Amino acid sequence: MRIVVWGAGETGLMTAQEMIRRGHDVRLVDENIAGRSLTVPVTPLSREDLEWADLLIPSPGIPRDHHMFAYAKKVLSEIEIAFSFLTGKLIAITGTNGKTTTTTLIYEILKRAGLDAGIGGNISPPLISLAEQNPEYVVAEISSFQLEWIDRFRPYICICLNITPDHLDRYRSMEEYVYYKEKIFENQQDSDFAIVNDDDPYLKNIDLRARRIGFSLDRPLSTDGGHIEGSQVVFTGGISGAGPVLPLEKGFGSGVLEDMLAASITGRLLGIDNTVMEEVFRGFSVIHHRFESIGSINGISFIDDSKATNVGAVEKALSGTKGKAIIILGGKDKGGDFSQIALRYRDTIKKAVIMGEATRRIMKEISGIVDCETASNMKDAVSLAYAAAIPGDTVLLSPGCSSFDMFDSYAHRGEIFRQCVQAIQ
Ligand code: UMA
Repeated sequence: MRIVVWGAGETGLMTAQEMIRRGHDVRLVDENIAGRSLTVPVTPLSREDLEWADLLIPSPGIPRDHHMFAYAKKVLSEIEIAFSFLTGKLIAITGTNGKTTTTTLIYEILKRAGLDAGIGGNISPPLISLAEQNPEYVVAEISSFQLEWIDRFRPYICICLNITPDHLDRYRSMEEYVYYKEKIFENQQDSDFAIVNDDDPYLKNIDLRARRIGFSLDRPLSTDGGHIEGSQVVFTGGISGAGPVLPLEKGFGSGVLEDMLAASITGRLLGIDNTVMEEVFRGFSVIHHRFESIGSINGISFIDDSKATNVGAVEKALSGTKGKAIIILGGKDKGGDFSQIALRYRDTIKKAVIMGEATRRIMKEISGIVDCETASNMKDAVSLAYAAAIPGDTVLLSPGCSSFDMFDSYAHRGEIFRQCVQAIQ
């Protein structure tokens, strides 16, 4: 088959390699080829290539409304192609926040239970990198971008953790974002499972063909479901029974507890012992740049939550913050509404220090609600935040925006934050 793979990032490169390995005639194209030296030759995107191909496989970063899609005969995403090669049980995890943690927890549970499992998707490496190994269980973190061009993608177990505003720079409306998120369920059948958050306004009444298992932190809301009583996960309805005990003494925020709940239900559905799940939960420490404590100076705690690139994640961070917070916000605008969280957490936020491209818009939304100051770079932001803090307060980097206006990635932003904090001492 003639295939054009569009995007010479991680997804495109691995997709091109896999399709070449399978004997297809592959062209790898990109709109930005400057300085690229890759194992598969890459050429500039052209209309001629797209018209030549029987199939176009775009990378997730390419927006669906790109005008060049008009020249393609057929378009399928990399996860759709990977799905057609993978024969193992697919466990797919989506949600605005918590996907990476939940994916990691489930993968670790399966491995500890001695099962043949692979991990991939948005968490990286791309799902298609598992095609050759073809494990019995595939644990996949899935983003809305990856769901835009699916056809038959059908997970055996599908988890949607939450849907809160995000990527509104790519989608025209929240409805459009929700539509693509919920596509993850569209090919499921009644022999499959859909694990959904009963506390989420978009998910609590969602129509599903798969068997629905709901979860809620502290009370049963679905016929079949899971919740937490004390520190114990309790399953109800068709999956009823006692679940694993969660290590609450480790002080995880509500977001991580929801992730553990969703992972526990998955473990239950797959018949995995509670002791296995408990070992994984006890050994779990927060992922880098996700509400990661980086120490304290003169009684002031510093938390790196650089991975919080949308307002839903900022809300989770504020809900888990002890004492007053001086929060560092801003970056490349993704269109989230900051005024609601400022109103809800006005008693927690002592000051907001705002930086980056989105500064003006965030200032406009929250300066009448909480005390605000602007900063020109991270060093400046950390000094302003530290100067406003007293012992017992927390300086929280939880920007609610992506990092690409000033940094290479959220991880780079987190590292610079850490360096600026260390420079205080
Ligand atoms: N490109 C074009 N035209 C465009 C846009 C991009 O030609 O209009 C080219 C760029 O020049 C570049 C390539 O496409 O060479 C980049 O493609 P990509 O942005 O899809 O990057 P990948 O390296 O393939 O990474 C993707 C995911 N990126 C995005 O969804 C934006 C990675 O998720 C994912 O880890 C990786 O595949 C493996 O599956 C990142 C992400 O930010 C971490 N995801 C979003 C999120 O988590 O919020 C959804």
